[in-house]
Amino acid sequence: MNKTEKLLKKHIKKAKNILLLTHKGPDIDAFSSMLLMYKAIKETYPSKQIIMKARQYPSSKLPLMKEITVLQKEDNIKPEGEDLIIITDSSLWRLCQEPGDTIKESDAPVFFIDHHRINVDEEERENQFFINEGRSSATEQVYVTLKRIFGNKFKVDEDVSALVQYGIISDTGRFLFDLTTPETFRIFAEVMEVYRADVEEFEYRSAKFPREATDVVIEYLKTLTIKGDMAYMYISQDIINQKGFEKQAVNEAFVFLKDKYLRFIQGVHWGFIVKPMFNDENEWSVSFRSTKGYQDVGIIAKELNGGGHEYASAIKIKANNVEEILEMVLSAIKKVTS
Ligand SMILES: [Mn+2]
Repeated sequence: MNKTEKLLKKHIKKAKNILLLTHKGPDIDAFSSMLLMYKAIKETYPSKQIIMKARQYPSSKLPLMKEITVLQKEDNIKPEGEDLIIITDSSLWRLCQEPGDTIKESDAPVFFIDHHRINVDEEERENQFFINEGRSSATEQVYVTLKRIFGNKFKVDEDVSALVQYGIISDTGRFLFDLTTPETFRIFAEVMEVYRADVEEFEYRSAKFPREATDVVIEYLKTLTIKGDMAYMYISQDIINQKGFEKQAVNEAFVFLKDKYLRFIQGVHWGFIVKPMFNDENEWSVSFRSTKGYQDVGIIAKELNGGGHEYASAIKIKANNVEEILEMVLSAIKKVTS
């Protein structure tokens, strides 16, 4: 147990009112790590008040998800007498707060339990702490930290086991990504001895998209442009309005093409895809994907004030139309690659 974990242990013991949060647009690892933390504290200290807050439920069924307090659109996360805040799967306030949220101003100590390899701005707020050993997933980190803090009191039952398996499977792309370590496999094996989650079924369900996304996919594919070993796709606001596409259908089509199509075309190894943010601010989102040994897309995003790493990065930019976006992105690419 390191110093920060000891401190977390002390704070959990002392706290009466604990708030658990995770990042915006939470993925399976975000939810699994938060639920795991909830479960362990609740079981060790049944009388403590522990609240998990999020703005949506997980996209697939997860143990204990019904315990999450899902906020209404107009609700904000604000200080409410909590004496400990634990945030999983992020180390940055801005990734966890919507405009209007004031929870950062709470006097309670904040522990970020994360796995992303990023530099954190320690100045942002007083009384905040970071637990991050660069593991495969936040879920793996929370599991290891809970074992250190609670020892034998932390019981691995069916729910814990399933949460660990779902968290690790989804954040490692089924153990394919670089961040998978021998320790990841050991932890997975350890929980699997207790209960074997049907990860195949889980993955299948998570990968489902609404049929409305198909019409959006078709429009995206009409714009497919291949230049050398790079490909890109976009959708204009005009097409979205004309066809009456819903936000969810566009988002699902975007995710599908970004992760399962873009760099799998023969001869293509990297590229980007553009979509509007659906707010009123003419904001667009551009995601880049690449393959090991080819273009580092992290530096392209950085050039455009975005973030990410070699193989996956993203930016948000404001522009009046999609043509402007393409021009900005293509000239940044030209600058970086020439
Ligand atoms: Mn994660």
